Amino acid sequence: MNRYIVTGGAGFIGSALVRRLLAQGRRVHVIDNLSTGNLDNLEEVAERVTVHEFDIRDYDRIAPVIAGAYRVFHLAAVPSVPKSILDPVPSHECNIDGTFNVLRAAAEGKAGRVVYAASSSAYGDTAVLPKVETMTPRPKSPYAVQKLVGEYYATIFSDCFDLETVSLRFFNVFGPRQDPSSPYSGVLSIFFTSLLERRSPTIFGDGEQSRDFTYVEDVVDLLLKASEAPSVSGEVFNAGNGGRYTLNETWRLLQAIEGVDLPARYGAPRPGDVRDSQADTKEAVRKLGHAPRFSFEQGLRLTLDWYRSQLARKGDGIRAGANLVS
Ligand code: UD2
Repeated sequence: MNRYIVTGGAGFIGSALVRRLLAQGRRVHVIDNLSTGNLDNLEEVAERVTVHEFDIRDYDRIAPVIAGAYRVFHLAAVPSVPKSILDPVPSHECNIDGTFNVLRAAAEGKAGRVVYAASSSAYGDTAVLPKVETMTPRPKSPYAVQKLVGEYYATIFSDCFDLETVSLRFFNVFGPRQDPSSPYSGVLSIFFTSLLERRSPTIFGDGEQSRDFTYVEDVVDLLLKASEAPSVSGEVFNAGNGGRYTLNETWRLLQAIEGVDLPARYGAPRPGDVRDSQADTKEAVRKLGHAPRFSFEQGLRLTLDWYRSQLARKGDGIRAGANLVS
């Protein structure tokens, strides 16, 4: 009965959730096609997890894994706003068709609650900050539309197919194991590696766009709370910290932490980019018991230490360890 499914469990958020579930003594099955996820993310827990290297677009393969599960955390996705503009088909198929498949498999297989990783991108640009769940969504990119459709489906599966669902709108999650190696990688993963390798990052636009950067362990806390909270089926909640930092501020803060002076380069703004993002956390606090534990700076320091340890593992330890101010 206590089988937990994590789609996208080899990704950086998914693998943090897997670790936490294992620490609670849960039986965990991961569904991941390893397109952006990586088994290295599960390195030291690999023997305690069952990994199904399946694609969520393949209903016939994922349905038997999901059937009868106690909880399903649906984190598998093709992320990235720019990727969804440059190459919209894979993200459409994974984020919409794949999400439909996961929900259908859970409903038909009589699984317990599905917690869906939605996105703050659904809001688009709003006249008012912070962004509240009751605001009308104004997606600005295919990615944002796709994640919003997933939310709508989650709610409809709750209303029409007797499946418990909860959607959490993630707000720019960061932390250990976020992959910095692609041009579509989250900006903070790129900032961390640029900093440690003493390279200037490129900021798209004027750098005054702002984000509610949220540390991965706070998001894991909320995923677990959403999976057990009473009377929330079909609902959507912000999963953010409630803070807001511009890219310029963030890069300045990182340089100060590391004690270096590396002015950023600036490039053209990205199409589909949201200008400002900040979560209103009241509903998540009230109904899910959301209680973020990590300040932005704490999260930055913990993550920076992790990237530093990775560089040290690669044999670049002396340079990576230099100039640490902690
Ligand atoms: C969106 C969602 C986020 C999550 C994510 C998944 C918003 C507000 N947030 O993140 O919740 O769903 O998509 O992909 O929609 N940038 C640079 N230099 C770089 C890389 C990025 O300046 O090398 C900028 C980018 O133009 C943007 C900001 O950094 O203004 C954040 O970009 P991102 O790709 O980390 O995340 P974002 O906000 O698209």
